Amino acid sequence: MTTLSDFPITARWPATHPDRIQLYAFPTPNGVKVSIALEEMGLPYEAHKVPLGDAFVKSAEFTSLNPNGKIPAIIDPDGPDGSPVGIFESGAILIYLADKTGRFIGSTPAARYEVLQWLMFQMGGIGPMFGQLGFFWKFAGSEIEDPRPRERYVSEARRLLGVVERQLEGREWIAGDYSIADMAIAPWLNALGFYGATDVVGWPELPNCRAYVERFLERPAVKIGMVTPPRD
Ligand SMILES: N[C@@H](CCC(=O)N[C@@H](CS)C(=O)NCC(=O)O)C(=O)O
Repeated sequence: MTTLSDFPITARWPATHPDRIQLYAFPTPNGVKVSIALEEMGLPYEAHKVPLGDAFVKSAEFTSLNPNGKIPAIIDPDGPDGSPVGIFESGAILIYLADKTGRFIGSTPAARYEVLQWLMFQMGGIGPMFGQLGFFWKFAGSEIEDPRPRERYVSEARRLLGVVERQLEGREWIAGDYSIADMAIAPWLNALGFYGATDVVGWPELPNCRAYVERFLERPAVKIGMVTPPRD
């Protein structure tokens, strides 16, 4: 039978509490989705800081768990068949944790698909587009003279925010009750401030989105999850 110590990642990031879910992450929007979910669900876990440099995320130990070399990833020592299971991709992890606890994924089959479609909208739309916006706007903008990539990601971000703004009209949360879709979407909306991109995407003219992020950040579990694992 597989045990936690059979996972090579545990040699570099050893478990102090091997009975708990092991989280390998950094407090970025993709990383905090999972720490927020673990906090919201009250699941015992141990967070390991994996910085974003190649020496960490592209190391043999880390890629043994996620061959794509990106945080977040988890190992649940108590997987679906009783043995440990490793999972990467934040959307897959959120679905796994919601299924494990039966929480935050809709209480009927129809509600579940409502949540999943908005989760996938984040994974396929907001995440990649906002990530590239951050790259071209904050990190590499001054080095790249061609304005087209920057303009492309600014206009896609504005368009996606328009979709969220309309969906939130008359709603507190994106897919009915508070769900893993909100845990995925709200940290990315919040990251626009970190990218210094709020004005360029028209954030001041998005009252539903602004109230949504404020509502999200007020949740006690979110306050903890947003800084887990600590950056320093
Ligand atoms: N689709 C992946 C994206 C993960 C991702 O982009 N992680 C970033 C941090 S937010 C990362 O690990 N970057 C390090 C690198 O690319 O080398 C997920 O949602 O889990």
